[in-house]
Amino acid sequence: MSESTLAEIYGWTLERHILEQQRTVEGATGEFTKLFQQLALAGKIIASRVNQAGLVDVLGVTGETNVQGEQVQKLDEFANQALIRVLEAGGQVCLMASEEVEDPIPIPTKFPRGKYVLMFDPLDGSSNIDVNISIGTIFSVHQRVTDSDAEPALSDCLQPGYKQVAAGYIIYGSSTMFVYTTGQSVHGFTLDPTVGEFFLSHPNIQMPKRGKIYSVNEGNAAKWSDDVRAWVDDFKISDEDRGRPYSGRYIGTLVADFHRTLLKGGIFGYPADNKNPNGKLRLLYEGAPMAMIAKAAGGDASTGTQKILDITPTELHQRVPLYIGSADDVAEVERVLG
Ligand code: P6P
Repeated sequence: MSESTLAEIYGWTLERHILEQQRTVEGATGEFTKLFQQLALAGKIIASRVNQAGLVDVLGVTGETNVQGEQVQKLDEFANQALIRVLEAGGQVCLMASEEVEDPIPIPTKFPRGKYVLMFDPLDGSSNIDVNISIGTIFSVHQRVTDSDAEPALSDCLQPGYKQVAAGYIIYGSSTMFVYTTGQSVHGFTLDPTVGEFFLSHPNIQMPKRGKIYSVNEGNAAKWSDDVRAWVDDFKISDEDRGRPYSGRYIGTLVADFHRTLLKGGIFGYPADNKNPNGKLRLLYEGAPMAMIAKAAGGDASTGTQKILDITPTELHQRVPLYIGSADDVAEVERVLG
């Protein structure tokens, strides 16, 4: 009997997949593989707690508010600490940034520093925790730009999205999935909790060139510009030649709305409005990583007038209007808003 490899018996684990990818990268040092092992571990830790949320006293709020002025749900803080504690000790990063923390997070001097900068939203969609709707972790990886013997600085975080070396998310839903890209392709791994491993379930995800779903919070319509309202209303007309009407779907968790868009196509939008001139979503750890994933899957991401990946950030928590999804759908909104 031919000797089956682990991959044939059980499929590709995330670790095995990264190692295989690593082998194709000239001069790869294995640091990247270790970084992803740590991200996967943090994801498993968070998933275990999220899945108990209904049973253990982790529901509800801590009574504190984060830098966004939002109530911090207990799971938010748990996820934030899980990522910080695992990654700071891992030796692959020199600086981190989190939606939950005002300033960049230095690595304690007792730990070795690596060449990567990690920025994340530890638990996106936390307002949905208590109603058992999918939530997620979003991460963005850059290489530091400061000298390796210098102190890491804010400039290591404030890099344009096209310079990301990797981006991904972990979605805690009906199953826990780890989705990532290093720029060329997008791969999805599903956690088998009985084994404690992420296995390749969605190799080389390609986003349809055009979709049939639009995803936007129409409760904000009164605050939008006339152009944005016209863009949304256009999805509801009956015009078979233009594939209208689209279906409306809105979960209220970026990771979940984006994951559906990635797999099924269409467009997600969080427009600017007269109360939030730059929209609500954050560039560094929401818009830019999702834009890298969309691009690698054949989709696109824009503010309506500028590609998300081309924006050079000026602030750690800066917001950005976000239209992301199928290439043709994003091109259409750029024509309307451009
Ligand atoms: P709204 C969740 O709070 C979040 O940051 C994103 O995950 C989500 O896409 C958006 O806000 C939802 O915002 O205003 O529609 O509730």
